[in-house]
Amino acid sequence: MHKNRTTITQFIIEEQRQIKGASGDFTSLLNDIVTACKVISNLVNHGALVGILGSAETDNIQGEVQKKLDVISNDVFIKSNEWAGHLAAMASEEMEEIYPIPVQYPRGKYLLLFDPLDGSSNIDVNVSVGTIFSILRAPENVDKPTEQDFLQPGTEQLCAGYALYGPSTMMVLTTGRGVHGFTLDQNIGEFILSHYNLKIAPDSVEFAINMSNQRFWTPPITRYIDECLAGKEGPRGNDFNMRWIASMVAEVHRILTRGGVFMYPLDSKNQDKGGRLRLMYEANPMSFIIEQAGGMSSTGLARIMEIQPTHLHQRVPVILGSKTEVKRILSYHQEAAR
Ligand code: AFP
Repeated sequence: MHKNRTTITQFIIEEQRQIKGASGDFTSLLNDIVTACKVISNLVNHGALVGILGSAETDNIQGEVQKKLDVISNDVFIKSNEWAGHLAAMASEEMEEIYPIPVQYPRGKYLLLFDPLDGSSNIDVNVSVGTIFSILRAPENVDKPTEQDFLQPGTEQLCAGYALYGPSTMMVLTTGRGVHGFTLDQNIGEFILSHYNLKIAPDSVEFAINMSNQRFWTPPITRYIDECLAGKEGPRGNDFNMRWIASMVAEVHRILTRGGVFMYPLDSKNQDKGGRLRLMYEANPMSFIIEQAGGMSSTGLARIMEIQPTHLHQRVPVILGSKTEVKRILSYHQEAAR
């Protein structure tokens, strides 16, 4: 049983002690990420009081209008993580190119990828948003990392996590030894272990999908949702519930807490781009967390974490959550393919 009031730093150090030869570099990197998330949490909490709501009137690499807080959060993440000597380079959903560590700072052995403010369309309406991050090892003997060095499948991730800026601020992370959740105690400014070893219920009667895209869906997705909507009288013999927050962090957190499936599938609207969600900043880190919590994550045809990325801002279809439900959706894809 874990004792009360374990801080995230203490937890990470205790985890590190169990890894032979660990230098403490990784622990320090995680601490810098935690600091960045606390700063973003503070900005999100203050909202209109500190003038950070609204549009930045710029577009990001994804062609999406950036919110002021997208730009500020990106900057916070870079400034918190560039100086300490743990990273070789960073990549952000908000930046076209990778961000090499400036020459005045020492260079380290890790690569950091992040989506500084996921679900930012929610920020002006005061609904939950989050930060997602993923850590990879830089290839050995690489002096100046390039985009190519980041193109590693999700199975290579050393750590993935998210901060959720909701009614309480939480940090959820995995280093491949289960998934653990920490709640920010605002009074002392520390994340405290609150959700040890989160596990996703294998069965569920809750789904999350943007129903406004229904007319663009493929037959397997239409079949699954139609069966859910048919409720007790339908083939599933159960009434289902639906949620859509438009903030992947909040959706994944709900699934970790009470099960369910989340889908942003391939459809006729997004198929030219390969999907809607970003492989490196959203799909891979969330898949690592979901799998470590006993859930499943797929494109419908393949395990997301095994995709060999071809470019930094690649998009993929995403179907993740409770194992039994995800398996069912995959079987519908396989049947349709036959
Ligand atoms: P933003 O960060 O641009 O708001 O995108 C959020 C997101 O990538 C993901 O968190 C949501 O699940 C999804 O997009 C919402 O997409 P819709 O706008 O189509 O509902």
